[in-house]
Amino acid sequence: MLSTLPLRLLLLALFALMPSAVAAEDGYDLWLRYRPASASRLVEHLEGADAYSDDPRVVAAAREFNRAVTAIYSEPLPGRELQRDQVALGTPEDLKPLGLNLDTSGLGPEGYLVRSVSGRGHRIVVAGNSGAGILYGTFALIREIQMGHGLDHLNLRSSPRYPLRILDHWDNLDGTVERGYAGPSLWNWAELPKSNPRLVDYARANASVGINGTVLNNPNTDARILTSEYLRKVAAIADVFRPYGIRVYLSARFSAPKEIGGLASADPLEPAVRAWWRAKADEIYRLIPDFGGFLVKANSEGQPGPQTYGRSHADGANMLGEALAPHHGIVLWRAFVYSAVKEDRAKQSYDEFRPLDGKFLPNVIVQVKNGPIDFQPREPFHPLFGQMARTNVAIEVQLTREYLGQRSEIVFLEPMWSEALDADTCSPGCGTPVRDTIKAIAGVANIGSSRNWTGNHFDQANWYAFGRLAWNPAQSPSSIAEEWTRMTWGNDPRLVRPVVSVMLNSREAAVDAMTPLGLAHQMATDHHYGPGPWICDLAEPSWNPCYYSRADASGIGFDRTVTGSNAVAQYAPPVGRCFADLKCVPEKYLLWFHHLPWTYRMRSRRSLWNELVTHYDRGVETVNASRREWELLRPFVDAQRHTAVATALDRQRIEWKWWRDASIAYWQRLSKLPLPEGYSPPAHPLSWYQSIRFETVPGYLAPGAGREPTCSPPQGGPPCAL
Ligand code: BDP
Repeated sequence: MLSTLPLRLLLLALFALMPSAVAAEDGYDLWLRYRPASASRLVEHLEGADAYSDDPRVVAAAREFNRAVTAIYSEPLPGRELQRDQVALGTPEDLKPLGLNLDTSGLGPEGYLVRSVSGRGHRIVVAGNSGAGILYGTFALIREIQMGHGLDHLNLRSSPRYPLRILDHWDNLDGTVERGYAGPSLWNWAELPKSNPRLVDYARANASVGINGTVLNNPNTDARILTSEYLRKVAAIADVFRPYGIRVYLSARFSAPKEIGGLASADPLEPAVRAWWRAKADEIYRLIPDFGGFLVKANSEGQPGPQTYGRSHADGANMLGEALAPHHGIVLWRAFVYSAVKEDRAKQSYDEFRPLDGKFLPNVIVQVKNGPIDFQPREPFHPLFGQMARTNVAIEVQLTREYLGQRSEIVFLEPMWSEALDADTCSPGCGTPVRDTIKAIAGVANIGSSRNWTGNHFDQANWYAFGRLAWNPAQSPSSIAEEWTRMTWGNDPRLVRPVVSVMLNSREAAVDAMTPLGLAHQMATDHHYGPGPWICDLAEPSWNPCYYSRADASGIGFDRTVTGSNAVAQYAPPVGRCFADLKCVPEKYLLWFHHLPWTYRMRSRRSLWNELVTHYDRGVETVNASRREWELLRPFVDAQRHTAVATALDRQRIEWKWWRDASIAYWQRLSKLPLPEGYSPPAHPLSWYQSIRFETVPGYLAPGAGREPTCSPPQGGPPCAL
């Protein structure tokens, strides 16, 4: 990093005059961006792969490999003889004719072995116990090539930590996407079952990072997805995904037997209802033999569910589990239950599900959000992790950044997910991180039909990171960020190092700018875009930011200790005791668990008020620094993508400053304390921030609207659209 300002400014001026040396790109290729590598940098030169099996996944793997090397090694190396078919793909059995002794034991159905070998014209073998393993191994080999690694001594052995690595799309049948900021849904229901090449590219991208399931539709669902008409369309998508190892799942509406089945009830204990679901499952599997199963949001935010009939979540989930079991399908039953709450919304999910531990069928997985409330920039881990020992549990994270800036770049979410996966549940004993207590991982997709898939270039990294982390939850954020950067932007270390550091700082900057020190849900009503800490007049108490901050003249924070809601008691005792104890609780969760006076002395010796201000400020400073860093990268990035990111970072600077200033203005109204020395006051009076209204938000296609909405912020306020 350059430290002297004049030198930096000079470089900036020079770069601004330089045309970008790199050809324009629109981001469609994602990290599967196979670009010719300059001969001087290449030690290796691979020509193609041989599929030793006719499994469609192995055929797809060979096709992908050949596509990659044809593009990457587009110019022959001088003086080197070209040789085709240097890579062999197959199971150890398939590859026997090559006389190789390949040990794939212990790799399971999806693991792979990639090894350099000598003799018989082959230089590398990719082996697995099934087509899926071979497919993933082939992508691992492509990754090595893309990152410019030497191939002479390859010996990669890897298998996924979880058997289910699923993307949840919140896509509606009208083409809109709930909390989607990347354009309309990828699934064109009007056109289907006619296929679309984009679906193949989506499947390639998922397979390249090991994602093996896709839930196609929003859990706030429309029962019509289960009609024969739509199932034929779903089957067409499943046909495209199959060679890439991806199973299709559907969100099922609990009341479907009434809405599309003509029954009078959806009571899970009613024999006719059970028979309806069994027949529906049979119909689905006739069309889609490898259908994954159902995702269900029940009795939450107005969705129907078993409680409507006085039955439990287990009754509902097990009914569906029974219908799917003969076909080996599964039920993903969401634990995100949110209805009118009086005392503490953070406790509801645990209170409803913990007593049901052990009551779910083996093919039911209870899908739990990473934190107890709702995908906030920072939450402690959900207390159900580790405490459902006799139940299959999945973690659900959100790739789409509903609460983290939505369409602004850059917020790399991997550190947030790792924070949850690494948290020690202390159940059954300490040293049991969340990642050891779960069976599956699901992520709410951030993908739409915008040309670069995710609406902004850096959100592609969240898709990439989700898959890689689901494969190996112990992989570090920095190594995932580095892989993605090298494949997406280039291998030049002058580019890689700064981009990775910008990414790694970005999530903490979002927390700092929006909800530091354990604050949560300070977003504006409904669309969750921008700050609204003053909002306190909505009918349901837990819709109000003031419900979460509990801020007043005497202090700020939600008391979840024994003197308050006692949510700490939902955690295993060592964890709960620590969260309850001011000497032990990590300060990043301080105001999540404690209500404290503004003058409370922090570990830094600063007052709580001063500490809050420094965090807000740091959030803004970090994004300003990222913007400057990005400017210096102009020579290494194509002009089209460079400009797109620069524009979005400009927007992010405005937004983080808006968050900082609005929050400080409001808290200061309550605390009546002066700003610490050296910190600038908000640019506008509080009333100005309170007057900002967005009907809905930039980049978001509201369900039913069918087009981007307009908005009218005040002069000098946050911009409407990119
Ligand atoms: C919240 C979203 C809402 C979703 C809900 C869910 O605001 O749109 O329907 O989660 O997860 O984050 O079901």
